[in-house]
Amino acid sequence: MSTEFSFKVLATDGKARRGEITMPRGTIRTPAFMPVGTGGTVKTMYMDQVRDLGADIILGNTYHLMLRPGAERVARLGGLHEFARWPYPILTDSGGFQVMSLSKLRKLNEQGVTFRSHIDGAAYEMSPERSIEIQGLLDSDIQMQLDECVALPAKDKDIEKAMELSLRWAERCKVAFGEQPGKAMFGIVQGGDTPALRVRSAQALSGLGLKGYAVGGLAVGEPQEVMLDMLDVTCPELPTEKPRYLMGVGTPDDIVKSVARGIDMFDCVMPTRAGRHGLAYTRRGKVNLRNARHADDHRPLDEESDCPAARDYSRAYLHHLVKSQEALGAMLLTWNNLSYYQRLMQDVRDAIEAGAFVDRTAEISEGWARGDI
Ligand code: PRF
Repeated sequence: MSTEFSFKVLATDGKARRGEITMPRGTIRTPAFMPVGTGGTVKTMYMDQVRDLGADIILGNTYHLMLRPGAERVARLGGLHEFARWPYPILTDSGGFQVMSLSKLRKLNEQGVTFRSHIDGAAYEMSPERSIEIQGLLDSDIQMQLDECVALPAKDKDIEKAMELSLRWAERCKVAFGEQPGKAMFGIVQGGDTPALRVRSAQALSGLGLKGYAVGGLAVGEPQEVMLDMLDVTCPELPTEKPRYLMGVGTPDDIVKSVARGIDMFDCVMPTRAGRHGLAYTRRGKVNLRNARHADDHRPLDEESDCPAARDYSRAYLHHLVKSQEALGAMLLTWNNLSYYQRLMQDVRDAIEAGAFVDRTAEISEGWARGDI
């Protein structure tokens, strides 16, 4: 196994890239979907199941883990991989985005963010340096810079201020991270829905020579078309030889359309959260298992799937589990949904290699658009 972090583009089809990130804990096949493991668990799933579905990397959250059980404690217990029993690569988000959406009484200035925990109200401070320190204590393989993400719509002046602050924080994170050959620190492009600010952010970050670049500040209230337009202006400004990660996105349709614009990595709570709420993703569309029309339906979710959750259980049984709020309902639907997402990424990778990505894109988007069946 490699002792260095490296990225290689193996094939392209239009702007879509089939690549590979190699690092000491494993190889990440891109385009990749990272299941969200916020608090050291991909909710309702055994890590062995997550791995068996084809996930090469999972995401963890600085914000949640610093509050509970605490970064220093995780470090004493051998790091997040050992603690959660996931020995493969982990990417951690830096915390800024979660502070803004979850914590109370938050205050942001040049130095960083101060906030109170959503769990017990305890006061915390997070600077760019402390975020990187925490991600190091967790032993995260891909660490994210601290940034400020503004929800859209927003005033140009506010978008610009957050983007410029994020750039200064990127430089401080780069210094705090230093040289760690087998690991990476990614910068995050901000700039809201303003093309000129996106370009300025992407160019300035590219100048820092980081190991990868994320596109943040999207899927925060704007229409899909605006998000895709922002990718059209941002991706060409990022170095072709570095991985690109679109944060917190998205639906299967968002993913294929973003891959078509040059994105390599994704994470989203959608498959796991939807699973806990009775919603299943299948190749023929979304299925809401709460609906009474499934009560007598013998058919499985997808008889052709190789995931037991999709193939071996009747819709009637899944409906019953969801209606009775049984733990197994959330477990089976999460398993099904992550299986669907990992299958989607494998299809996308195969299609790029075969030079057939454009045709497959339309097919995947149509299946998704068909909705509840
Ligand atoms: N910044 C960080 N994490 C994020 C986002 C961001 O802009 C988003 C936006 N979609 C999701 N997660 N640090």
